[in-house]
Amino acid sequence: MHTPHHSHSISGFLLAALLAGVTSGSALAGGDEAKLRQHALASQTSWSGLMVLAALFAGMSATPAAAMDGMEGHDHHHHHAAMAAQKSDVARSSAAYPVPDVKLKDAAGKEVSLRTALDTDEPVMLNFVFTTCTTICPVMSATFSQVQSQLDPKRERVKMVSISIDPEHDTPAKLKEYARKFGAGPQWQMLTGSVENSIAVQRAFNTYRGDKMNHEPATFLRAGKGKPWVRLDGFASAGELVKEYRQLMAAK
Ligand SMILES: [Cu+2]
Repeated sequence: MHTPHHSHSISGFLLAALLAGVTSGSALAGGDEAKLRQHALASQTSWSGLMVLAALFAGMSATPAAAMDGMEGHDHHHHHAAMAAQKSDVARSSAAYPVPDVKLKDAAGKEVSLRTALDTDEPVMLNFVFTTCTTICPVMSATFSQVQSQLDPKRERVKMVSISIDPEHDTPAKLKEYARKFGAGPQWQMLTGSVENSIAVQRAFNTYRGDKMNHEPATFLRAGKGKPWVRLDGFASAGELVKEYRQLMAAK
């Protein structure tokens, strides 16, 4: 049980560093140029952080990249971007996950029927997080935060839902604090509830791994009620999520 902790703490450290950059950019709402630039900078910070993370998770060393750089010898920047794209390794699948009929609570403490929340004609983007996570969840939440600013608020509506996999700790008040930390807009709902209900939802989406420390990064998207869910396993970037969203909406 103690071995995985080692890599967790390393990546946790890197993430803390990268998050400091991400949240400072993504918490900004609005669109003047200085803010956008700051945001782009934050995106780059998170991108390089993800590369390191991807390498850590895959147990890769930096040697192959260095060797390839030597072979090509120019345009390192684009080359690294290409490597990063390969390393993101997002696996896409599609399925009809039946949503269990459970009641959860939102960040205001209001009871929410998950079916009512998800069975909307609006497109939905969903993930599972816990607020004290220092590894995977801060990356996914920073990504959701960036998606908010990449979609056109007028024409590209999406309902974002983050469900806690640590409901005992993640009270509505904790979710509220977490939502503020990641600059969550009104279209991004954070839900918690009983342990039993949280597990039921995780099982329904096939993300339950027995313990929150074993969770894996996954994002679910659906164009609307009755449509299949697209599942992206791995660290999908904000750009990848936006691209997926636009494809789903174009096919709707
Ligand atoms: Cu996590």
